[in-house]
Amino acid sequence: MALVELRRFRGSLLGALVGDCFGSLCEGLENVSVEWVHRFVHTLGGRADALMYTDDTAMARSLVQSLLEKPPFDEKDLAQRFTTEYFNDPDRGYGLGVVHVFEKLQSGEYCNVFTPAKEQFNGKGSYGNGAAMRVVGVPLAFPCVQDVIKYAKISGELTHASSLGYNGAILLALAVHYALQGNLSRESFLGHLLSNMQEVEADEKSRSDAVGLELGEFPYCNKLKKVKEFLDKGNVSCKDIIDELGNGVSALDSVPTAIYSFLRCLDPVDDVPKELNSLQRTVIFCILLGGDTDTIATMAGAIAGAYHGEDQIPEIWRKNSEGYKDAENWGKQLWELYNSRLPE
Ligand code: F2R
Ligand code: MG
Ligand code: MG
Ligand code: MG
Repeated sequence: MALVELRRFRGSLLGALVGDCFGSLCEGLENVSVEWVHRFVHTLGGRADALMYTDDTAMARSLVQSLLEKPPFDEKDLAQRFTTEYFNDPDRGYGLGVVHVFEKLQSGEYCNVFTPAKEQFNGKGSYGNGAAMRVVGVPLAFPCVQDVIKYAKISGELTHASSLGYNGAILLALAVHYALQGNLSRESFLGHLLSNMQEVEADEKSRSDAVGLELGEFPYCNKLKKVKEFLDKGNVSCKDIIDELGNGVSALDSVPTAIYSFLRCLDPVDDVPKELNSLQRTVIFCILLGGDTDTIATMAGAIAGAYHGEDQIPEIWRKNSEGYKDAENWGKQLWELYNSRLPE
């Protein structure tokens, strides 16, 4: 395994941060106008205050700090950090269901930190995108693909017991993992993801959860095949992306969309200001889709940042994002941790 450059680690955390901060302005909007986006991009320099991050980054920060301070992985520490963070700062726009997990963890009545998540949604568990939106630290801490899958799953299961929820986290973590290697063609990037997800989705729980939700088996693999079909087609409309890939709050309707957005934005796209680089284009493209804009932009930003590196995030974008210095510092610490775990 080759050494991965520092610029990719800082790029991934910064890309995730700007995606969340910028995307949060439009979360829940059905339509985001091209005019609004152009005005936003061109007036960034005149803003008085940085844009605040939301639950996506709040939880990603807790995960990164836990990975750095309690290696290799400590689920009790992570559960404690998520809960403390939520009660210290509850108005970051958390999902309506996940707050019950924090309340139960805080109550002290649960000795197993995974039990509250299993009780969500009448025992079905959450399939929201909250496990995926915060997972970026895992692929930045572990170079081995089996560790990426293992820890993305466990970190997700603390809040998202449905396999649709934690498999979304696994897919996003794998996308960042492969993006870190750089220089992959779209075909081989998607080929790696599909081959890993075919194994992940073959287990009994993944099959029964998907069938129980009437999604058919291998729902993430099917969406990845749709991503490939759309990329082969070229100029697919926003409407078709939303109808077929989704822009919603479930992991299945947002993680594949983030992956598609990253890959599509390797080339220029109509409606996105021409002077923007590929990473900036990715974030703006996600916002133009509407719906769960902060979360789709944070996930796509994490992948694009790992691929293109921090050089594609200009100072003006960083300075308009709350907590960007932490992202720079933690990017360096994760880079050191990752390299210390590379096989001899
Ligand atoms: N929640 C938001 N945005 C709305 C902001 C409302 C907030 N009260 C405010 O204005 O301050 N954004 C954030 O939530 C998403 C991540 O959600 P997460 O962490 O997955 O939460 P949860 O509650 O587990 O799931 C989200 C919703 O998905 C539906 N759902 C999930 N599993 C379900 C199941 N098994 N059955 C039925 N529905 C299920 C529910 O509607 C959940 O509320 C991100 O967008 C983040 O930015
Ligand atoms: Mg959010
Ligand atoms: Mg959440
Ligand atoms: Mg969101």
